[in-house]
Amino acid sequence: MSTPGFVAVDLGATSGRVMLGVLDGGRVELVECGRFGNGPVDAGDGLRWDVEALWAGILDGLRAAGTRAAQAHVEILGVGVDSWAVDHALLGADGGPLGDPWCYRDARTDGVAERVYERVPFADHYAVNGLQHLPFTTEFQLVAAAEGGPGAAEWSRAARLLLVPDLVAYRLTGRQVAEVTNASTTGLLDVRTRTWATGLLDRLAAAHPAVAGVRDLLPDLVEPGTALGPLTEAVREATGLGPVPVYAVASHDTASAVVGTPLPDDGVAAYISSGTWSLVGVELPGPVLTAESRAANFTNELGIDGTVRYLRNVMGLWILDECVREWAADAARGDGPPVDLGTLLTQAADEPGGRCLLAVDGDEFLAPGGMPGRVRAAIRRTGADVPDTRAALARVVLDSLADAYARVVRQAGELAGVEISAVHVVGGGSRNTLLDRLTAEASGLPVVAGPSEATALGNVLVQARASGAGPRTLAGLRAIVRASTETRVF
Ligand code: LFR
Repeated sequence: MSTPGFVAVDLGATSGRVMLGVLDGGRVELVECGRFGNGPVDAGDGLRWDVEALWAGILDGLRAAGTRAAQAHVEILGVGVDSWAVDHALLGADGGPLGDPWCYRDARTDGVAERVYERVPFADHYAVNGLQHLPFTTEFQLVAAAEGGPGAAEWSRAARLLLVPDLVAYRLTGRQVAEVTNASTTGLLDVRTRTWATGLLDRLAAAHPAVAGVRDLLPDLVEPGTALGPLTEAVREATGLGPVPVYAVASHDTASAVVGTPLPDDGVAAYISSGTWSLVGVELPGPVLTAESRAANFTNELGIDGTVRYLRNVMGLWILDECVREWAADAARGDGPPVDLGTLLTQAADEPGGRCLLAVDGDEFLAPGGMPGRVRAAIRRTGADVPDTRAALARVVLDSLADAYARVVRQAGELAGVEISAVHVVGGGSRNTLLDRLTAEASGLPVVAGPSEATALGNVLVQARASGAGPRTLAGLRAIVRASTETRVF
């Protein structure tokens, strides 16, 4: 008899992965079948994502997963796709893409949110969509394009809007949907009803007539676990797979990561989904839409099974990754020594902490480029001595992240009226033991690190449940997470 397997396509801002999750004896074993680089590409008119490169990596990964499964007597029962949020492709009337999706770090949304809030105040948005202010929310990208900014030509011909994972699912199956956890990051969804926010869309259309057509672009919403259809003939041919069903999973990567976090069944623990971004918050049964929550810029994004991900975006490892990228480029030009993240973190651990704290939960470090210089300038503004080594600079960034995590965890508990007993750190960043330790020190709470592949696990588990092979409840899914992971406590 063969063992059930599920393929998770997990697209991140710096890399994409195709993982085969094998469900055996109440555990999931993840096998990496493909990994490919990703990143914003300067497309001439701005920063975009290279969909064809991602698609090639996905097909390669699916093919490898098929081979791997056959060797191990695993039967692939599903495929699911998750990615970063917000970004989307516009399709023409023939269903073909009108251009690569724009990257949320592009400057075309600068000042747009403020313009929108003048006519439809932030408070009125928050009461319906429950979202923190982020300059790049889908709504603001659409207004930027519709009002003649970069992307205007695509906008004028658009017949359909698909978020990135939905775009991939469409290419895999031919079916166009909007999966609700990711749709909750567009600004266009009503967080209480989990449906498109028609009232807010009408107000937006009245205030910004150029964007009025957006209602017609939005596909039907589906909840995680919905079967979307089998792989198309073309995909089967390209990958050697059979008519495997594709499931909508919690397609926002952060939503899948929260499914894959071993949160306790009783009481409340906070999570930090730690990667390019750090998403810091708690899982709640419903949204918190109070004035205090709004002022603290907490977001209510949707999770599976009617849950809400009540959290804030902290800038995450992006800042350090960007510094390393720049130092590596310097070294390649013969300007400075080579850089290695592992060594840098060991050295940073030996640096004295507490030099100063930077505001890493705002927009200051959002855009790419010149990061070490920008960090040094920010340190100078605090009045502290500007460090003269890379390790000391890295330590300031990590101290600042840990401090922000602790602050956001505390605020999440206060604003949601819950007592937080521990902090779970998941995602690739959970392997950063220095940051885990600093987070435990700053928060005064036990930090439980792992799994580092929470997103792929969450993706696989939602498919397993939908196929009938996994447990029915979220607690049951988390029991599998616990059985599948070795965590470290700080
Ligand atoms: C993390 C993430 C965040 C979202 C940001 C931009 O990968 O999905 O949750 O705010 O990327 O989409």
